[in-house]
Amino acid sequence: MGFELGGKNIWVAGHRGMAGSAIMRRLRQEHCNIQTVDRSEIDLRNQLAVDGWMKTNKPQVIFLAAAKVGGILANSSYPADFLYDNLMIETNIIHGAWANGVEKLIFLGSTCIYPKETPQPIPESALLTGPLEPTNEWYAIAKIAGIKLCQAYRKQHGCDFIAAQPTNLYGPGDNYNLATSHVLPALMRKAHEAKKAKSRDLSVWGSGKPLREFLHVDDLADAVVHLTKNYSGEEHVNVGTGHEISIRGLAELLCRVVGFDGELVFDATKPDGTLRKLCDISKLKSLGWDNARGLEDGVASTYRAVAETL
Ligand code: GFB
Repeated sequence: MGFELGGKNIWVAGHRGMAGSAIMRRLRQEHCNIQTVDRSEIDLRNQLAVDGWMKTNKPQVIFLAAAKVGGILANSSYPADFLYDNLMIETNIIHGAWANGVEKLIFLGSTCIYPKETPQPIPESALLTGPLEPTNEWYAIAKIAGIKLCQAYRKQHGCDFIAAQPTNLYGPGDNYNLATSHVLPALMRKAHEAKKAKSRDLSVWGSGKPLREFLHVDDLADAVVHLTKNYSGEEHVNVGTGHEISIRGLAELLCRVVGFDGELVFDATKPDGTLRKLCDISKLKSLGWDNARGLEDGVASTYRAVAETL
């Protein structure tokens, strides 16, 4: 028997974000009492406020999806925000979960936690085996600390706190602001605008050569609910598809889905970041989850859902 979610008070921290809102959609199948708190009511970086809210609302399970996130440019431009905000949010919530007797907590990491140079596909054991990719080391350090907090509270206090490590996500609720977004929503928007404006070309940052793995956020939500019910180990678990695509290949796929047939122009003044980061998902598979949809299907359904708003 796995861990039971039905009938429990479940706090989704970060419920307005892309991952948090997908987890909310998925949890509606679990007959639980979903709890949320708005940014206007509580600043998750404030320990007293977080602890007070937990004392009053008594969550039994926490999905920790609250984070300051952004693409390669946002990460390099706001290192203090990425480090401070994320450290404070996860410290307050994980410590508060222990202090308030939370039965289970799942923390979401990020692929940038792994060293820049590392075997591919990347196994969970690659954590802390080498230097990080400089364009997002601040965010990575915060996310590594979150994983370590879960392990520390498990070791010292016996808390059933686990960590999942999602690969690059996309889907409904993504950020389409070109200055701060990740590559997939950025290229979707650029292709959409280029088509509308009947442009002849579309600008792609970097060389187009880096490889990335992309997971639909509803598949992430399904996987983390599965892990919450079925996993209680110390080590984090990679959540991905096991498939990768070059940035050039992704740009071509997006142009196909959107229906833009102009030229791709590569902007060498923008950084490539890590050249490759494919997750080894054998641990996730061994725990019984292998359900990711294909990239082209996922991108097409996302485009249908968001095209009006782009
Ligand atoms: O998704 P992305 O911003 O971040 O960029 P990372 C991935 C790759 O796509 C880089 C290229 O090689 C970019 O240069 N790219 C091409 C573009 N065109 C564009 C564009 O228009 N916009 C953007 N944003 N990229 C993130 C980290 O790294 O990965 C986060 O910054 C997090 O912290 C996330 O860890 C999972 O994949 O390089």
